[in-house]
Amino acid sequence: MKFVDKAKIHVKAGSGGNGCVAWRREKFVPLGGPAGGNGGKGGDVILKADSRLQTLMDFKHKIHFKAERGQHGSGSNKHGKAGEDLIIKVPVGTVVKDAETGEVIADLTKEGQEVVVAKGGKGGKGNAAFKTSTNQAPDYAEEGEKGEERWIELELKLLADVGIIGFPNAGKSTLISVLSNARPKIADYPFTTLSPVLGVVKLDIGKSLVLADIPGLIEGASQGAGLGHEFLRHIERTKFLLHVIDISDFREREPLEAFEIINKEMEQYSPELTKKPQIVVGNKIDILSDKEEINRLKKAFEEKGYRFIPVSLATKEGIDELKKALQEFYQMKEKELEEAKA
Ligand SMILES: Nc1nc2c(ncn2[C@@H]2O[C@H](COP(=O)(O)OP(=O)(O)OP(=O)(O)O)[C@@H](O)[C@H]2O)c(=O)[nH]1
Ligand SMILES: [Mg+2]
Repeated sequence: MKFVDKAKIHVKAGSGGNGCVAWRREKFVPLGGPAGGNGGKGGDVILKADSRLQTLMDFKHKIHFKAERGQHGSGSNKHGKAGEDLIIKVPVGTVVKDAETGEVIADLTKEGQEVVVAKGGKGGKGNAAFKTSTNQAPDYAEEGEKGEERWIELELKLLADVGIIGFPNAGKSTLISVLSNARPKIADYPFTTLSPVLGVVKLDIGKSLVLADIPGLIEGASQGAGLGHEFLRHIERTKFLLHVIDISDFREREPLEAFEIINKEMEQYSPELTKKPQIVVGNKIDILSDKEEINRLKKAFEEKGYRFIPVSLATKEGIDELKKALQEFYQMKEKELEEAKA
C-alpha cells in the first residue's frame, strides 16, 4: 500500500432550502392566511478520525466533497427536510488546515474526534413565518443561505511515542523489528524504508510504547537529497528519539560526525526536533574488530550529555539494556504519555 500523508480537498456544505410563499386554501376559508413552510438546513461537511485508516490515500483521486442541500419549504406549512451531513473519515493524527490562510482548523488526534469543515446554510423562512399583527398576508419568503465551501489541506502526522532516526542502512528497521511487532523490509542497501512504519513495544512493567521507524536521512536532506526530510513530520509528536548509528568497521563515516550530520539536518526541518531527548544506539558491534572503540564512543557521547548503548541487532547483544532504557524513559515521562493517550 502506498503511503500518502498529504492531501488537498475541496469541501462544500449543502445550501439551505428556500422558504415558500403559499396560502391556505380551504373550503369555507375565503381569505386563508400565509402557509408557506421554511426551507431545511443544508448538510455540514464533517471530518472524523478513524483508526482503521492509515494513510490519506483515499484523497489522491477523490478531492471534491459535497453535502446534501436542504429541501425547499412548501405549502400547508410544510418545512423542507434538512440535508444530510457528509462525514469524511480520515486517519487519527490528521491535521486540518485552511488551504488559503494556512490556519489550523483542527488536529484530530483522538479516535472518533470530529470537526465541521463546512457549515450547511440555514433554511429560508416561508411567508407563514413573517405573519404579524400588522402584516397578516406577507407575500414574500427568504432564500436559503449558501453552504460554506473551501479548500482544505490534510496532513497526517503519525502518533508515536518514540522516533527512530539515523542514516540509511544504520539498522533502524532492524531495530523496530527486534523491539516490536512491526515487520518492515530490511536490506543492505540505502533507502530500503520509503514510508514510516509503526510498531508497539511491550515493556516489562505492563505498559507499551509506540515506535516509529522512518526513512534514512543523509547530508543535504533538507535541500532534497536522498528522500528529502518531509517524512520527519512523523516524529514531530514523539517524546523521545532513538538515534541509530552503524559503528562497525564498515561504516561510511565516523560515528560522532554521523550523529552531528543527522542533528543538523533535523534542525533544518525544525529546531524542536533536536530538543527531544535522544538515546544513541551504537549498532553492529558484532562486526566491530576494535572493541576499544565502544569505550571511546561511550565516553564521547556521554560528554555531550547523551546516553550511549552499544548493541548488535544481529546477535541481540545489548538489547536488554536498550529495553531497560526505554522502560526508564517511560517511567520518567509517564504522565505526559498517559495524557496523550487519554
Ligand atoms: N552485522 C550486522 N548487520 C546488521 C545489524 N543490524 C542491521 N544489520 C544489517 O544492516 C542492513 C541495513 O539494515 P536496515 O534495518 O534495513 O537499515 P535501515 O536503517 O532501516 O535502512 P534504511 O531503511 O535504508 O534507511 C541490513 O542488511 C541488516 O541486516 C547488526 O547488528 N549487525
Ligand atoms: Mg529501514
